Amino acid sequence: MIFLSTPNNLEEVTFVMVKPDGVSRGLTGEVILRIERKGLKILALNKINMARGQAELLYLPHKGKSFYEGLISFITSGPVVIMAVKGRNAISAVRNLIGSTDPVIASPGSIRGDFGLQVQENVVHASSSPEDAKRELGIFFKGLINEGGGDS
Ligand code: RTP
Ligand code: MG
Repeated sequence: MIFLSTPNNLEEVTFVMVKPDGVSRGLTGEVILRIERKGLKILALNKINMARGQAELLYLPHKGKSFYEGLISFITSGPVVIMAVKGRNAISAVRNLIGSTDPVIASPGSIRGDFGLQVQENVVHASSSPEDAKRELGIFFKGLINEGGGDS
């Protein structure tokens, strides 16, 4: 389990996104509800149509993989809701809330486990490491990290 090495009392900010399938299915509120009731704070939130350039930056680590082009098309196919989310160990906390990449395998009770069935259209994205969080927040919420993550 990759998160065991996470320091257990770290105040973090992570990047979370309701994907086009989640937005079109009306699941934005459901995702926000689960984030907030966990005790995490939403520092910033926006609904955007992701530009291809932003999608290429977000999914740079997947460039060259078989699903890359389909993923870029999917993520730019309709509005997404992007968030900067803060809290204790926020990166692993949100990853646990959303569940495994494949919604069929994701545990019931997780967002993907409760609301998904397709690997690509899996409702939500969240940063998977501190390095990814910094990089992804830098694409969509420039300045937030340098400003110190703000208050509640
Ligand atoms: P995400 O980045 O969206 O939070 O998802 P993840 O970390 O759980 O999964 P990752 O490996 O980073 O994959 C990014 C997204 O690409 C799509 N995908 N499709 N067809 C496939 O085999 C496949 N594998 C991944 C999914 O939308 C996945 O969330
Ligand atoms: Mg990922």
